[in-house]
Amino acid sequence: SMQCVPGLVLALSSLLGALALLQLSLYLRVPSRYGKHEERLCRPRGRLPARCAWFLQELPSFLVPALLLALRSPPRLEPLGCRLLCCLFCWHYFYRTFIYPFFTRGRPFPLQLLFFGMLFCIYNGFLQGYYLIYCAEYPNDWCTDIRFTSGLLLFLLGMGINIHSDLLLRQLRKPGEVTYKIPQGGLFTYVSGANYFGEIVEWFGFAIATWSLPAFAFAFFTLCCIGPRAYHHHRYYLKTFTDYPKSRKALIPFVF
Ligand code: NDX
Repeated sequence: SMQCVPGLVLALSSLLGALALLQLSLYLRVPSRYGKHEERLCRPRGRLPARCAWFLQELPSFLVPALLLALRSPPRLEPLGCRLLCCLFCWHYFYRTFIYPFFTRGRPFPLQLLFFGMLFCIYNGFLQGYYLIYCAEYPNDWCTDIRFTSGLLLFLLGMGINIHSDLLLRQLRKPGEVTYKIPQGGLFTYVSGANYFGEIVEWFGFAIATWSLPAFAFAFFTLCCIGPRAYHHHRYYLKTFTDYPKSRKALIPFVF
């Protein structure tokens, strides 16, 4: 049966960090080509409805850690912290896989990015799940540790902001519509990338709560992946809408 190989965790986390830097260098100047940043002349055949695409892409991030948790033999009963933290990760991806896609009104998603996105979700789902289920050691009172409690709080806050902002974005369109409007309300009052801000807060909270290399690597990856995207969204809005609120920032309220 599977065992913890610390060198594997270190290697996979480092590669995730390297991928994050690669993303940053690729996407600081040009945005990743989906949603409002997809080029018009793209072949329509190379796309899948947003609903299927997001479901397929995010499913492994739920399935892989959930299976690792369920199938571990002997079952991991101690400590509670590991299972709780693994459940938090799965909980987010339950939302992202089984709820978010069924309500999205997004444009069809490029197959090529779907493929890479899915690979990424398998990779990261395995890394986070494997670490928490086979490697992590926490004292039995980890649930009362300041890192666990403050991290959990940030995770929940971020998740709340993310889900609420996704909802506000969805309500900008009627079913079947594909136009872009100025997002209003919630944290969009302060930033163009409110959903991204929530997601970033969420994964840094998760990293603090798990206090682990893989989770910090993933939080860093998230920052490098959707941070630049928030900046490109912001520029798109400024270019497209002359009446775009002047005080609104790109990603971090009042700062940037
Ligand atoms: N999926 C994470 N890299 C990604 C997909 C793309 O969950 O090759 C990373 C994720 C993947 C990426 C994933 C990994 C890296 C990849 C990348 C593609 C290339 C890259 C594979 C897996 C790569 C290397 C080099 C390393 C191999 O029509 P539409 O779709 O624009 O409609 C949108 C709508 N909307 C509006 N409607 C009306 N008016 C407006 N003004 C509107 N603005 C937007 O709202 C959508 O239907 C919806 C949301 O749009 P948007 O653009 O704000 O968010 P989106 O980027 O689609 O993300 C959706 C949610 C969001 O909550 C975000 O936080 C979360 O997913 N997310 C997204 C990306 C990554 C991620 C989380 C993470 O890293 N944790």
